[in-house]
Amino acid sequence: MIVVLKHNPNPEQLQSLITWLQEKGIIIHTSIGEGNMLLGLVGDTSKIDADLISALDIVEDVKRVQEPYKNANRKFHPEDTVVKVGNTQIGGGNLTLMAGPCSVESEEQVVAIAKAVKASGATMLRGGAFKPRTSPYSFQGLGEVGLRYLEIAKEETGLPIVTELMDLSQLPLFKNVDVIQIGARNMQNFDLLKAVGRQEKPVMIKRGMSATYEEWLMSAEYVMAGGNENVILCERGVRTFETYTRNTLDLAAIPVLRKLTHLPIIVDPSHATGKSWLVDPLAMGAVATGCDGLLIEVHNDPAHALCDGPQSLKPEQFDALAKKLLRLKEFVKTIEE
Ligand SMILES: [Mn+2]
Repeated sequence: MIVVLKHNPNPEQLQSLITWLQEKGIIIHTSIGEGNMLLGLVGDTSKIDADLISALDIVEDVKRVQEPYKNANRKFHPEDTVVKVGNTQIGGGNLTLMAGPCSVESEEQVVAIAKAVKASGATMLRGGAFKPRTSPYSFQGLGEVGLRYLEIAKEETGLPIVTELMDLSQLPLFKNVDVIQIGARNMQNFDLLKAVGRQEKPVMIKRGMSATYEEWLMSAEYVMAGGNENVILCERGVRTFETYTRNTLDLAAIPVLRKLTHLPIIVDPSHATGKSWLVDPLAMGAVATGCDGLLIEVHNDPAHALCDGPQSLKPEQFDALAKKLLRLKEFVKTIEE
């Protein structure tokens, strides 16, 4: 971090700033130029509030030269993080297929879909019990009963469950959930992030629909700062001027995050496009770009789905796609060796 001081800074205020920074373990290099004075801050500046320094009378400007996230930063953790979930691993060269309905609608529905996606190669079951819906009049999910149906599907298939936690009060109900999903709308719900950081289950953070990579990684940092290192990132499209698709899938997120962080990267082409026929080409693109897994909505009767039918694949469509994705992953590995 570089602090640019105003002309002729008050010596007492300058000394108090320097002392304050040194007490935080920061080493300070001072450069004096033509009427300008710079402080170069060296050390762990992730806990230094740049806005607080900017607000001082003697300070002209503050520039960060290092990312504000530390635990999530690849510079401090060069090895890829591999998250263990049940018998499966997310990251480390695997392609994890997480599939299932948008919403859990009944025991029969979720068990049937779980069996189908497992047979096709999925290694995790997704399904919403608590649903964040744009309209208060839309189906809000089955809640606790939905979680129970997911547990039954897990007992019958052995597939670990990933499902969304919307509110702190729901956490005690998530005992048998394997991966806690933080949805796009809650990506910056900092109390929720802190709470999942204090428990041990892996957490998958969906990208907020207008979040920058840095904001998204700061959300991961919240969870990791609480002691939970098992964080997974999920790109699900961002909002742009385009209205044809539900969101715009940002495939660049995959190589950029790979460079910035060691955390596994999952792509959700269902919510990114909102159209089932676009799931196949974008899932293929995501695998070619190097993602660690995909989150795909599958419904046995998309036309009558209570949520997100138009973007859901039928089990037979998922079956064909899963086979292609697993083959593509192997092919990508062979050409990258
Ligand atoms: Mn959905």
